[in-house]
Amino acid sequence: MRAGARPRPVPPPDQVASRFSHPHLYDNMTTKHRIIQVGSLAGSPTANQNLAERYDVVELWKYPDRKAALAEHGKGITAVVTSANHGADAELINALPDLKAICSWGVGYETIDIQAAKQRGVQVSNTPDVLTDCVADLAWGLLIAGARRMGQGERFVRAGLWGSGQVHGSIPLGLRVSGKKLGIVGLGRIGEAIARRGAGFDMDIRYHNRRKRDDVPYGYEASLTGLAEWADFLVVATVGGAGTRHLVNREVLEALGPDGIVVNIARGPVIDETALVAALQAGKLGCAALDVFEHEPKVPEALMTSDKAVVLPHIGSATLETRLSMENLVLENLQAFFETGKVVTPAE
Ligand code: 8YV
Repeated sequence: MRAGARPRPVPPPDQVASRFSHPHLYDNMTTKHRIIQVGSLAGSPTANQNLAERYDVVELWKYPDRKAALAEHGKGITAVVTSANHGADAELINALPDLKAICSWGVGYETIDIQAAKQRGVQVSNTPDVLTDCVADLAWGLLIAGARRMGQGERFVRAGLWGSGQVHGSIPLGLRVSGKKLGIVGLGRIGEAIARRGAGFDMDIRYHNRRKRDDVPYGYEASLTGLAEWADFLVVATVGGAGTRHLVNREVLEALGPDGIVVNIARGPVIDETALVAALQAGKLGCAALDVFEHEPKVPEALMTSDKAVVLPHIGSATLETRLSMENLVLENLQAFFETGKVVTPAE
């Protein structure tokens, strides 16, 4: 979390939708504002429906010719809803002459052209804080699954092999988690939440960041390779985008070593996936536990078939509570923009 920023309280699920479900809030609206929604937000329980109820939505993903749709419907559009997945590139931004706000569902916004938005004076909002805990929880789930060979054990049971053979001998022993050395790449909101959970596992924790932080009790490693050499487990929690592409390269992975485990809940391209596969295959890295991949939804065959990999389909924020909170924050940003001219959680 940014210094001085307060964590956003996460309401219980039964209260999550309430602020936006009182019809009287909208009684005085004569016409609905028209917005463009770049892609479906099907990963959120009621986002598509709530947006459609509150706004006159141009569902861009349903048009076969996006350029033509923007030309036809773009005039007068002041707000766009998108996500990290669907993005908002310069072409889209510049095709909308009246655009003033882009409200994104998700914390990462590397697929939104911030420069193009800034040049046009377009505000960009994301959904920070509300997903921090769930993503941090999943990082720990992945770490433990990798170290304790949980995926492999589950496959063993599901294949009916337990009854017919020995567990020991069929599945190699795992690695102890508690008391180990945890390295975190990127100590932002999510990285810090992952670090806090490490205390419960009696871990020694260090981090690598663009800048050393004076407000945390963890050791700083200026060199990422140095951090990997020191750590038993390396968790990637940095932002995505051009600035962090292949930050975790062959040298870093090999420094983590044959018993080392790398976890990624951030963005796939932060790890050089070709180098990752090579290091696992050569026995130079112990395990990769991944929620994100370089070319999603493609997962390299070598990872899908390897017992040294845990693979999940980008579900870091995918809990009912968190997805509802993300959805609400998008609605809150949109509403604030239309009422006050300013989004509530600007991305930068
Ligand atoms: C979403 C995420 O799945 O918040 C993010 O940055 O990666 C996830 O919460 C993603 O935004 C989907 O586009």
